[in-house]
Amino acid sequence: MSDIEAIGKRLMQLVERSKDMDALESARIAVLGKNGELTALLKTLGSMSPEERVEKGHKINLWKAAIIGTIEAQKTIFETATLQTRLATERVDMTLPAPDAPRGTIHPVSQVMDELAEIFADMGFAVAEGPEIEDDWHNFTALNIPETHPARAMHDTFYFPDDMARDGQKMVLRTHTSPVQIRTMTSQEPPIRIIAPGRVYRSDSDATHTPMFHQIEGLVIDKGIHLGHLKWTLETFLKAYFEREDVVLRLRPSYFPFTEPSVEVDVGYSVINGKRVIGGAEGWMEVLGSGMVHRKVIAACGLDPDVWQGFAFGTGVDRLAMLKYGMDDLRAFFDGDNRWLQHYGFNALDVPTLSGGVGA
Ligand code: 2U9
Repeated sequence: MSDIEAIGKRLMQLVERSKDMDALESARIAVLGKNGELTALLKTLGSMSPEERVEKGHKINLWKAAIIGTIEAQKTIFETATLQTRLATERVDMTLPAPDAPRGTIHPVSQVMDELAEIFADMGFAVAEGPEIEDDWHNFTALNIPETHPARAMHDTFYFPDDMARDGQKMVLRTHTSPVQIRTMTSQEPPIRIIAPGRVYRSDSDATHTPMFHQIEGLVIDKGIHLGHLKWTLETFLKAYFEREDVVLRLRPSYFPFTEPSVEVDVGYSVINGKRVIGGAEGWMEVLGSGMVHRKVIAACGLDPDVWQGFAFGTGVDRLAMLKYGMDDLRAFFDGDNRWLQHYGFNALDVPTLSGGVGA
């Protein structure tokens, strides 16, 4: 047997006899490493004659390829064995309690919005949404609030700079969700029955006002709609929301530019253990503004006010949440204080349903 054959065989045995991954790696370094035996053998080729180099070079490289192949095969065997051992020994105990991780809660505003959507869906209302950055026409003009109207000042509007105007329209942060109804009336054929919940913005801040708050407004446009429909809808809504049959409504005449006649709605409360509780009529609390949609608003949306009539209403979602769930400072709604959220927040599985009681 030639020298090369003897050396190749010995080195191959070194690899084959490796019992584990560490031994295999040591064998690889001893054979193929920088100072390995086969590497040294390859280095001798340089001093050989061309004919001898071709013949011996071929033999050495055949051994090299065979040894590399064996190393790879051994590696696969060791890796498979390691995996099998892990699979056989490692266990996940599914009966262990889950780690005590901090749990988030559903914000009362989200919960109340879901409750309201559920109540109004039952009465056939769809939910409509629109942009929070609005143009002057949708936020004011179409709602019968022209530029000189004092209601513009009442709204404490956040205006965008003049260079952000679009189609000659000044842009504003919407001061109410009413532009959503305008967008619905100009894009959909009546009959319309929608609620528009969402964020609105006014430059105002104290215990009962925050620069951003949440409104929900409702709109019905159909033929022959009158105040009786409005009253029934609001009574049905408030009874479902406060989950009491003894909810009493008081309607007072009022003024809004977009409704005529306009009506403010109070709900009766009783005093139980020094606390105001909705129901009965010991005192009155204002909860909603509403009215019959102004003829000019219907016409501004391209509809004939002699054919189509409607009613609309609006209220603050944050205020509705405070009345039902007993918070007394609106600012805390937006502080993100985890203690407040843990106290007033809802479990994610508390999905409001009419059958389960919307505030379950
Ligand atoms: C269209 C036509 C009429 C929506 C209405 C009110 C009355 C109202 C405010 C009360 C206090 C909301 O929480 S608050 O800021 N809203 O009193 N909103 S009628 O009337 C509309 C809306 C859209 C097309």
